[in-house]
Amino acid sequence: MFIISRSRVQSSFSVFCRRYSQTFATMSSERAMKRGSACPPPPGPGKLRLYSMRFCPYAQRTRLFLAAKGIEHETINIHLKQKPKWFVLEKNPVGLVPVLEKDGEIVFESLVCNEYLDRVYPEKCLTPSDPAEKMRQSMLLSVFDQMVMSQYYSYLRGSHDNDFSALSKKFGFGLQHLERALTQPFFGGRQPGALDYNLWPWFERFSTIPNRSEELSARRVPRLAAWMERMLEQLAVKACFLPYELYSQFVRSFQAGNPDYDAGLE
Ligand SMILES: N[C@@H](CCC(=O)N[C@@H](CS)C(=O)NCC(=O)O)C(=O)O
Repeated sequence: MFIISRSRVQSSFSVFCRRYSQTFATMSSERAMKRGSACPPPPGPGKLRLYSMRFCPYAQRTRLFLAAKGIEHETINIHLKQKPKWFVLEKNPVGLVPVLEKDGEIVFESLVCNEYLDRVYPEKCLTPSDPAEKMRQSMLLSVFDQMVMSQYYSYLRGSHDNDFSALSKKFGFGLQHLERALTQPFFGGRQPGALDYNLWPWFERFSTIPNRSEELSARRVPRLAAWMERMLEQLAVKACFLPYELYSQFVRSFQAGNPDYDAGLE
């Protein structure tokens, strides 16, 4: 059965994290900015800013890219239930995080953000250069989005009681498809690449879904189970990892209809 050993992850990454945030996060608003807050001045010339939410898996995709590529940036967290007007008017009309801002340029949608990072910061490129491989990864991500990710949102919304068996079937089927596609240590080959980081945030969260652990067991999906273990060893994964208790605290507040975006902050 796959259970993320959080103490192992937390102990080894806390020092890295402190160093990482001191080095790369030059200006941060950890507390979520709300309606009524003043729009922060644009980042200085050449500086990169991420608009994020601490518990958002899509934003975590981009945070993983930033960490894996070692890109200096600042972070501003957004209160997604009481969004500041300026966020929707000036940053993303759809009102979703993540958003990147650099030199007057705005980029939103997690996959677009990550491709942007690979183009603008081409060192340690995570996106495959081979068009066939890039398409293969996009199709796998689409299978994941449609068959596997939905399970997570059904749980989060508390709607799994209605159609649990259908969702469960889809979940297992989608996972088996990914299992067959994983023929190397990582989806990206010998090292994690774009697909690994774009999938990871949900795998980190799946272990919090009751009764779903069996679908992710080494018995059912041996390659994926080994991949999860390898992913947990990556510095970028450790740097963006959410402690289980903190995440559960957020989920409880979300399910109660009052998400606490500042959960765990002093
Ligand atoms: N397709 C978007 C999805 C991003 C997304 O759904 N973000 C959520 C937080 S996890 C959000 O900003 N929600 C705010 C809202 O729904 O108003 C992406 O890939 O960036």
